[in-house]
Amino acid sequence: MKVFLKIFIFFLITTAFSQTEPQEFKNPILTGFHPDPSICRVGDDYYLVNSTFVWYPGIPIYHSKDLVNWKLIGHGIQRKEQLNFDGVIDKFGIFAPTIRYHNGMFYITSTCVECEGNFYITAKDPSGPWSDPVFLKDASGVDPSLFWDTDGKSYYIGTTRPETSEWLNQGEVWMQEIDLKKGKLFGERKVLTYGHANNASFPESPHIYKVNGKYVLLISEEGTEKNHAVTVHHSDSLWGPYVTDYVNPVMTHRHLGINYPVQAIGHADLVETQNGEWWSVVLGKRMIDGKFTLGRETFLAKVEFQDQTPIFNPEVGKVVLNQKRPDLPWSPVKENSTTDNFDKDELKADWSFIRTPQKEFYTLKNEKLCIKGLPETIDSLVNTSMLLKRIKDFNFLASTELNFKSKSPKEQAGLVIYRTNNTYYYFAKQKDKIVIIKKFKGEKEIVAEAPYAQKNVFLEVEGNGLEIQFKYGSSKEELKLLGEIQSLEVIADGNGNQFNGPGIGIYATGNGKQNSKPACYNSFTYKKLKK
Ligand code: 6LW
Repeated sequence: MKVFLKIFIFFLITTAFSQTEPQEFKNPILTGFHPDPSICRVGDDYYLVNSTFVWYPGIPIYHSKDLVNWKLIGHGIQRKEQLNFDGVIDKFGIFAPTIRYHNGMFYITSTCVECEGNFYITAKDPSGPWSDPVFLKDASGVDPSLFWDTDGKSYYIGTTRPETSEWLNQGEVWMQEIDLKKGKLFGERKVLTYGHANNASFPESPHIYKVNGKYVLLISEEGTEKNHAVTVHHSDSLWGPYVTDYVNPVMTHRHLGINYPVQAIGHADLVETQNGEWWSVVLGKRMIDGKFTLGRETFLAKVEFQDQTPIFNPEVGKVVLNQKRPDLPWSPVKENSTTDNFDKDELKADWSFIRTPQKEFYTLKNEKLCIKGLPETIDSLVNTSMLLKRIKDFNFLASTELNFKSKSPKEQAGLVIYRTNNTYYYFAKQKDKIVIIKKFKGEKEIVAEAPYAQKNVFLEVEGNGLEIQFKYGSSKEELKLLGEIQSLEVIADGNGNQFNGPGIGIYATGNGKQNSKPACYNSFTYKKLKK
């Protein structure tokens, strides 16, 4: 009898698990602000990084066992001594990191644009700590990558503009040996390609792979907009000559037209699994009502080497939203709770600042996050008392319970929907009212306001495609709509919004003076709405 019971329980458990193990995965694998993906494998572990511009901590490190489920395990830039983004506009800062592993060490190369240029950082453990940046002063351009040849030599591959151009936006991919102990490039610098056509523009994100003893140079072209594309170039020897593949571009959505719902596919990196499959991470933008409100996201595509050509999603030829998943053990990661009750001594890993914080402005105590409300505002190009999470969904709800009272109308605290210092909504409590402030197209205006005298307030915003609505009240159950429904075009690409992505969070400021009393938040919720 007991044996039968055991068999029955075993059967129940195995069927329960097999039912939860999907055959397909959904794209994007990382939604919201996750551009310029780069990936590497160590044994059966995968690591992925993205650009972060002036968001801090910078360069998230994600880990996965199955290429579909990713867990944030750390950041490459997470000590304020590493990089300072003061004065750097939102679309600059950390561009296009590449992650690689060699001889027991992880390397990330990246560029701090309009700050200190190209650098690399190293770590034995990918979750950190990562080293201070080693700057390569004589490495011009962006999108650096590293390659180790089978003889153990290390190479730096970069992209820049040639001294004289033969066509519009001509660029070049160049390579030089690098001494990673001394932090120096040395030897001859050579151009490997200008792109696959005699009018190719913005050759970017170069990566070299050795496949079947030959060298494959994968790059992107045409910038990160509608004509973005991935091209490949081949050589029998590392220094070239690199010959363009007849299939080029090997991946793009440019030929699908501007109404195709996933645009700007490009900026790829390849990885070979422990089972011999090849996959690519690649960036793309999902469109909603003709706009891009989530920024650039990370997608996954199957790759098959046919002869020497990497064929992306064979027989399909484009990125798809549902696809047979990699032949790897399904390894879901525990999802973060949608509500942060501020019950830990430290901020949870998915919070970010804009620019490196120079002053301590918050405390976590008695299950409250209290913010001092610095004199600096989000209009200035320095850190201010604001904490953000990525907006990852077209339909979302964010809410908070806030305790804040001030006699001065300059002192504010509330929720913020942020893309740049010139494009945001601020849903704030000030003196004796609640206001919605909008900054867009060079103008800052109050779009709605209502009297409100109590200290405690619930604030809630709901995003539905291109629309956003703002609600407030003294109890969660009785929230009132403030003003008209507003447009999320404010945080969409265009109108000064470029490269980075949107965030949502909490923000307090004294607009020139520090707030007399802290603003205390009891909780913050961000959740996807099923529509
Ligand atoms: C990045 C470039 C790009 O350096 O956008 O999509 C730039 N490609 O490679 C900024 O993210």
